[in-house]
Amino acid sequence: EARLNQWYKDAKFGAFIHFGVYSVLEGGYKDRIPKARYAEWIEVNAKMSVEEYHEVAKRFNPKDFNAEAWVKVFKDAGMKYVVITSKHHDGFALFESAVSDYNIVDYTPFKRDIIKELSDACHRNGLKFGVYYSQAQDWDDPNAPYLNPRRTKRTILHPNLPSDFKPDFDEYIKAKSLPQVEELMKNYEIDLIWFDTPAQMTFERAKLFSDVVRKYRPNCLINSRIIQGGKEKVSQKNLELFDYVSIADKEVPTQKLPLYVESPDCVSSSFGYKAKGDVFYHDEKEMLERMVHTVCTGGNYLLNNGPMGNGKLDPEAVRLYGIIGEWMKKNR
Ligand code: JFZ
Repeated sequence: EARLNQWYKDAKFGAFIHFGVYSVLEGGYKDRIPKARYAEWIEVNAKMSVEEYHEVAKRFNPKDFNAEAWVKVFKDAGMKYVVITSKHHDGFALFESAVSDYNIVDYTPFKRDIIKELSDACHRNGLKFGVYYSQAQDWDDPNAPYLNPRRTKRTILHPNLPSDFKPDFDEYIKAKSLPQVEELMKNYEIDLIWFDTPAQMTFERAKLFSDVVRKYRPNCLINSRIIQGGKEKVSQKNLELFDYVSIADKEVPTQKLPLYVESPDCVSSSFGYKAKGDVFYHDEKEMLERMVHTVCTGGNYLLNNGPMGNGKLDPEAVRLYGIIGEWMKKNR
């Protein structure tokens, strides 16, 4: 925790953003509208193949994206940092990558680097900038592992794989996830990296990631989801891998915790933008209560919004952020 930067302790409140190809589908694909909550899981939940998903990716064109407009909303809400999905479980990168052309610059008509534009806008406006990166799950690559193999079927995602195919996670790390994290660290000004769903992430594997982060950006913060069981096993050994603990989504700390925590919450029931099927929004009182609890027990509150496929923020998220911002101005 010695490494935990002062800016992060002072920040208290940040914006989480889930944005990607799934934002276009809004929680449904063709006539398939799964019951599952999270719209960013549509590729798996609607039983799509990677080829079907690629067709959607090729049309991804968030032409109304305006980084300055996003940052203004976050800043007005009293948020001090931003964490955006640079690559979620679908494997699609929101940044230019020489490692894989499955990225917004090389694969889509949009061609602009969202990570670069948002990072610049954040720093111009005095906000810190972080990236979410799914280091283990990657539905696009058959070598990557799944959080829940009963729910995520390699044979549905990749129907043309030979029947004797044996996934090699270390090959995936070597070929894609580790070099992409290296690209993020080398090519962008990243203040924080948010790893997630650490399926099969042993100490040795996690160490590869923390080493590459520390090598290029020694002050970049790392969350506990870099390693399997990171939240529970806050041992001296594991503490060299991460700087703070991500508690469960919507979990509210009720007593002071031994390590600095961050609580990821969401304005709605889905992280990715959802307009099809079941979705509900929380009211501002609920979110303010969770924020106050989290901050008073010594943690940070990371509140998610899911922008729409056209690149505009979700108007309901903007409305809720605005109300929280008013409260912050009166009470912070
Ligand atoms: C994961 C992702 O699968 C999801 O799409 C989203 O990105 C979220 C922030 O993280 O989902 C989780 C991970 C951990 C818990 C819940 C949802 N948890 O510990 O309760």
